Amino acid sequence: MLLVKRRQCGDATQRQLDMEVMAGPEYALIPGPGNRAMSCCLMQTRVLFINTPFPFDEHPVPPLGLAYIAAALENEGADVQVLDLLVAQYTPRALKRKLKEYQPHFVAATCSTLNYHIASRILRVCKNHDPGLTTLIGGPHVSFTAADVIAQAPWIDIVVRGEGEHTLVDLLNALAGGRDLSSVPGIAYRRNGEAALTPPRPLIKELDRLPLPARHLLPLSKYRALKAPCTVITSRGCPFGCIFCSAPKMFGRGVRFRDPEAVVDEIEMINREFGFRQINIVDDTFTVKDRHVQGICEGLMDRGLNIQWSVYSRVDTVSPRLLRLMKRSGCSWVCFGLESGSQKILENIKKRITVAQSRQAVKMAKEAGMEVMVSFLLGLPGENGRTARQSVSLADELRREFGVYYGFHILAPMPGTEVREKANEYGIRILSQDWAKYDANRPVSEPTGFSGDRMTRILADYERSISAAWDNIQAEASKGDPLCQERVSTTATQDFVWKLLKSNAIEKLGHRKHCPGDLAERVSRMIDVPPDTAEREMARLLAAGNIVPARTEGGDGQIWRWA
Ligand code: B12
Ligand code: SF4
Repeated sequence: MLLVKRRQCGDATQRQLDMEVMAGPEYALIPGPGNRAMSCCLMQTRVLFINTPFPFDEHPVPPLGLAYIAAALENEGADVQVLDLLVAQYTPRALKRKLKEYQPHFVAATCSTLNYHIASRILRVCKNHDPGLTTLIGGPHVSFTAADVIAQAPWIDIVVRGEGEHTLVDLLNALAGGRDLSSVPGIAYRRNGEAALTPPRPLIKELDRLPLPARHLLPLSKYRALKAPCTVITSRGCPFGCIFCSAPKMFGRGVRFRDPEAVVDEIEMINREFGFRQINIVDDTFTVKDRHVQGICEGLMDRGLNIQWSVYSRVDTVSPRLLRLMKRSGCSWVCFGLESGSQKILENIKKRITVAQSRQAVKMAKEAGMEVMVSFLLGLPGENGRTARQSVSLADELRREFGVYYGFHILAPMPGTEVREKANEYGIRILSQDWAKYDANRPVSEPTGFSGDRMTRILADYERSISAAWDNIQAEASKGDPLCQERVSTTATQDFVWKLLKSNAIEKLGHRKHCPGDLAERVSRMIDVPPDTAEREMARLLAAGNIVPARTEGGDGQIWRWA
């Protein structure tokens, strides 16, 4: 995204993962689920959920899918914990310590395509540490690669495909009651050394009957410290069929809406109990049904909630009236997927929008007073020099005319997308099967007649323009522009907190008895930031209550921890 500096923080994690794999014992295949004794109901079942780190920090937000499935199990009486490695330093040693201390029956990881390799290695560490536990994995990537996962990763026992809430409860009950796994729809497992896929589970009909996400299990103070918004979902499914996207296949083409009042209740609770003022609504297309949006906006206004929110939308599903209503109820950001400045490409990818609609929607959203983010994809079927220039020039025009922020990515044909399944028909050559490269920032596929190198060059120009815009903001901030100053200060805070999290500095230093000043000084040395920055940022974290003091066990001193 424009003006967001992306730090490659993966090297250290990668090194740790590599060391673990090299040093680990030869893997002994455990056929089927693990064998630790479990009671016949979920009351005494311990489940450790793992939020897998990204190879880079791209706007970490609280993991919503994980919070939903954790809630479903808690609701059944299971004992559930979440190890959120996205906002912590990952080391195999610390993971093993956690396993030893908690003794879970199940370890269940979530991942997307580009961090599947990390999730897989983490589960391997778990299985090597304790072959008696059962390892599970779910999320949008493995939902479409389940048979390969079972065939290639013997340390992963079961893959949950699609929505996880009902499947996970059914699965754990089946295991507890000795029922055959073939009776559990929506999973893949190993049977006689082969991958067995059960039929898909029907989508959850009544989203309002799901327990609210178990956010109390997440390290929310870390996300608040990062100034991240809290995630909420108000509907599942998307009626459109863009060929580069797996959403319709994952959540269905019929959209299932939650009751607007229940959504507003949830947002109010997040604000009141968890202290978030920013909400990111992660529906695939929030604005697909007018009445739904209207219900939520009116509910938010009736309650007088002082929150700001952001959404993903489509340019053909908004109107000036709807956008004004959204803005009045606190929607400050809207993100539109424009994908291309070429009408021909839009048709090729079945986006079913026009370039004129894109311009119009951006104009309407800006007139309603919102900030607008638009995103483009390079390397789509039919892309050539001319169509790529049309996208760059549309982005430039919208930036100059309306001050929109824009992002460029490169097509990564993810599992579950039509463009991957029919790559030949679309004239797309898949260059790499290495999922770790599917970060949409480098070419892993090429359309006929447009090379990956050309896409990389365009992306490099875009990155340069981000750097130049950022330099400009810093220059304006030093001249006293208050908005630029706020941005620079927010980024500095996020950088600092990210370093703090990725070194587990508070966990390592906080247990010693020292005053806030001493703590800041030690933090400054540990994460290599100037002492005055550490002092300022630590004071902010303490003032906001994200890091809190506690008494030592003996009661004779003060220690520090994340709230
Ligand atoms: C918020 C979001 C982000 C956030 C945070 C991502 C996160 N992991 O939380 C940010 C902005 C960082 C982000 C970045 C990117 N994202 Co994103 N993002 C989303 C979004 C909009 C919402 C995710 C969400 O909360 N969904 C709602 C919950 C309820 O669904 P869920 O997470 O899928 O979980 C359910 C099931 O999958 C399953 N489940 C999930 N995990 C597990 C684990 C177990 C053990 C079990 C049993 C079940 C289970 O049960 C859950 C409940 O039903 C989705 C689109 C969408 N609507 O899902 C895209 C989506 C996840 N993102 C996607 C992509 C491509 C990206 C980027 C690569 C784009 C880019 N280059 O900028 C990056 C990559 C970052 C990364 N390493 O994953 C794709 C992923 C496709 C894929 N095959 O992996 C999606 C699906 C969008 C799409 N339709 O193409 N993203
Ligand atoms: S890109 Fe958006 S509109 Fe298109 S299918 Fe995916 S979620 Fe739906």
